[in-house]
Formats: sequence, C-alpha cells, structure tokens
Amino acid sequence: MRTDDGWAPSPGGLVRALYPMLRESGGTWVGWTGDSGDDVDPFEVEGVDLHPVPISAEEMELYYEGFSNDALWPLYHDALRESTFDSDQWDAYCRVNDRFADAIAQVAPEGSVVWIHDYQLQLAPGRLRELRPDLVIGFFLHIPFPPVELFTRLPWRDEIVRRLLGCDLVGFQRPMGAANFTAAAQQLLGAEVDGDAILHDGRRSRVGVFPISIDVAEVEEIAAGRATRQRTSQIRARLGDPEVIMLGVDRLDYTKGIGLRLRAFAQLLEDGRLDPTRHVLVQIATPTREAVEHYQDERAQIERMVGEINGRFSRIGLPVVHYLYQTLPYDELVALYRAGDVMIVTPFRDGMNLVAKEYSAAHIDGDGVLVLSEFAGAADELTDAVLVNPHDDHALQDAIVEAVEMHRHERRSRMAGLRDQIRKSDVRGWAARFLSELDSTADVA
Ligand code: ADQ
Repeated sequence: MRTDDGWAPSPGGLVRALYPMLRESGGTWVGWTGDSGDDVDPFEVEGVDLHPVPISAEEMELYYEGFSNDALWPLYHDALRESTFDSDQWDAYCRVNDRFADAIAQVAPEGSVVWIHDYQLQLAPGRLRELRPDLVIGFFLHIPFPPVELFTRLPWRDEIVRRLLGCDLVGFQRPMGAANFTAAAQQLLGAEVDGDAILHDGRRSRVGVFPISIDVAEVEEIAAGRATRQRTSQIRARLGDPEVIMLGVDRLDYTKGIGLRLRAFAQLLEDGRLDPTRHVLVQIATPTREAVEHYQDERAQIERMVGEINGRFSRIGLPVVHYLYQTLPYDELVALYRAGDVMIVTPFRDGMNLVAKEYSAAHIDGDGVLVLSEFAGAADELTDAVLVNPHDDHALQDAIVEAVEMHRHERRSRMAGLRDQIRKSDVRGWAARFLSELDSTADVA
C-alpha cells in the first residue's frame, strides 16, 4: 500500500504471514496497488519484488464491487442476499483474472511455485496453466465454497470449477468447502475422484483443508505491552466501569450477524436478564464495500437498531451500546479485546473468522469468554467457546447469558483451551503447511 513515506506492506494477517516467507525465498508478489487506474512499474519493498497489476475504475465497479462482491460473495455465504448475475460483470471478472494470470506468467521463473488467493481470482489458475504448464500452482479460498445446489445457480459455474482445476492443490478453510468443491467437479464436469484428488482433462488436482490462523506471538506481544494495559484500563473507565463489557468486532458485512447480536442484546435488556447499569456492549464495525447497495442497507439497519437500543436503555453520559463505524489501529483493537469480558462472534456464515482467534490470543490474562457461531470456520477448532446457532434467537440469548454469568473457574479453563488451540496453529504454520503440501503434490502429479 501507498503511505506518506512510500510503499509499505499492507497491515493484515495474510501479508504478515507471507511477506517474511517471500523475503526469505526471494519471491515476487503479484497484486493490485489498491488505487484504480494506477499503472506502476514493478518495484521492491523490504527485499520483496512487487509486480502491480492495474485495475481501472470501471473494472473496479464491474469486477470487484460487481461480480466478486455482489455475485460471488452472497452466493458463497449461503445466498444470504440475492446475487446479481450480470454478463458485463462476468466479462470484467474474466478480463482481470486473465490479466493477473498473464502478469504471473511473465514473472514466474521456470518450474516455480505460484500461490493464488481467494474468490476474486478463481479463473487465474486455468489460464496460467495454459500459458505455463511448468509451474506448480496452488489456490486458497478464504471464504466458504457453497453446496452444489447453491453453486449451480451461477451461470458460469462450469468455467470456475474447470479453471480452478488448473491448480496442483486447491485449499479450503473447512472440510465442508473441500467436499462441496469436489462434488461440484463431479457433478458439473464429470470429474473422477481418487482419494483427495480430482482427475479431469488429463490432470490431477489435490484438494486439501488448511484452516487459516493469526500471528499469535504478535497479538500476545501487543497485549502484554504497557501501553496496551494502560489503554485497556482507560477503556474500562471510559465505559463507566461496568461489570461486564461485551464486544463485537466485524467488518460491517451482512454475513457477520451484527443485527442478530443487537437484537439478542436488546431482548435480554427488555426481559431484565441483562442490566444496562451493569452490562454494556461495544460494537466496532469496520467500513467495507460501501459502494455495494446491500452494504448500505445493512449499515442503515444496524445504525437504526443501535439508536433504538440506546434511546430505550441508556442513561445520560452512559450509552448501553457503544458503536464505532471506524477502522482502528491494531494496537487499539488488541486493547479492546483485552477489555472485552465477553466476545460475541455471530456470523451466519464465515470462512474462518480471525477476530475470534485474535480475541483468544489477546487474553494473556487467561480470562474472558468467547461466544461463537457454529457457522464460522473457527468453530471447528475453538470448541472451548460457547458455541451457538445464531439463527436461533433463544439459543443466542441463552449463550450470551451463559457467558456473562459463567463462573470464573470455567471461564479460565475454557480460555486455556482456546489459547492452547490457537498456539498450535499459527499463521506461519498455516502457510508453511500449504506450501509443503503443494510441493509434495507437484512431485507426484
Ligand atoms: P474477513 O471477512 O475480513 O476475512 P475476519 O477473518 O474476521 O473476516 O478478519 C477481519 C480482520 O479485520 C481481523 O484481522 C481484524 O483484526 C480486522 N478488523 C476487524 N475490524 C477492524 C477494525 N475496526 N479496524 C481494524 N481492523 C479490523 C476473510 C473471510 C474470513 C477469513 C479471513 C482470512 O471472510 O472468514 O477468516 O478472510 O482467511
């Protein structure tokens, strides 16, 4: 990303995990600069070669906001909203994917390893395979891969599966994603399945499960810092020193179930199971995809609910819901995690959900309770959370009360379980495991 001092690695777990690896191996990062219309020559940052691929303002609208975020995103998240299927958007998606594949084909050394990420680039592997049969190609999908019954709504479904099969290894967050993709390849392309491999068109592609994680050591280090401890105490004081601080941290996305959480909180206050003088909710919502209509609707709905709850239950100077529609520095987020006695993560569907893992990593004090939707990928691993079906309002209300009233001994024992689990699966380990499987896959192909 561009900063006042020039180019710098973007913040975020993925960059943090992959950047050191690329620096060590001397690899190249092919990506978009973040500004439409940018046409920048390749350059180097901290020993990593960066190869920018330009995307125009019109393509941003059709390829990114349109096909990626208004067709694929809702469809891949249980069709929570109606997808827009528009052939102009699809054409732009094809064009940008081809441009990425062409750029990679130009820079990749003979026989090298290429790792392509996420739903915006599902067509790139196929084109790259045609251009460069010598390469070892892996792909990782950060979001769920939907069940075949939903996926087949997509007019261009065959092409997506066919082009993904240009890979040597296709990785998913959860076993369900891998199973759904394999079923789609069988049903749509008549592909054969041999163990964890899909055979099609004379090629063999392996399918694997690689639950992503976070940089645990980094979060722990920030959490342990003096500045964070001070900030955490300050946050508690500013909130009026309530008995229990409940916390939600999400991109403001309709998949994240922020509205469900607010509704459950309001009902608990209404029924007197929570007390506005003792319990507060802090909801941090990161601005995201603001040009897409579904996101504008979601924001309006959430902000209305926050207003209603505060109007009904707050006291002068002491709101019961503290809502920020802001992107915060990571340090501030970690201080908030530490301040949160109960973290509520209630997506309808989520590939993984790193917030749940960050919260657990930040609780170096060994206390705190995580309420977690069964529909987040993280639920497979974080079994010491209070797991809940967020579609069931009574169950969600009960889960929140259980977390708020949980005995200290149980809280500590569950948090120890959560922390043990995330320490076993750091993001560097995730990347290393994917790349080593990719390497071994290519050997047997
Ligand atoms: P996301 O849908 O973005 O990721 P998530 O995994 O929770 O969801 O990651 C959000 C990240 O943004 C976290 O690292 C968090 O710290 C950060 N963040 C959230 N709110 C913030 C704020 N207000 N200010 C600054 N930072 C904030 C997609 C998939 C997930 C999958 C990840 C990684 O949808 O399911 O876990 O990719 O594969």
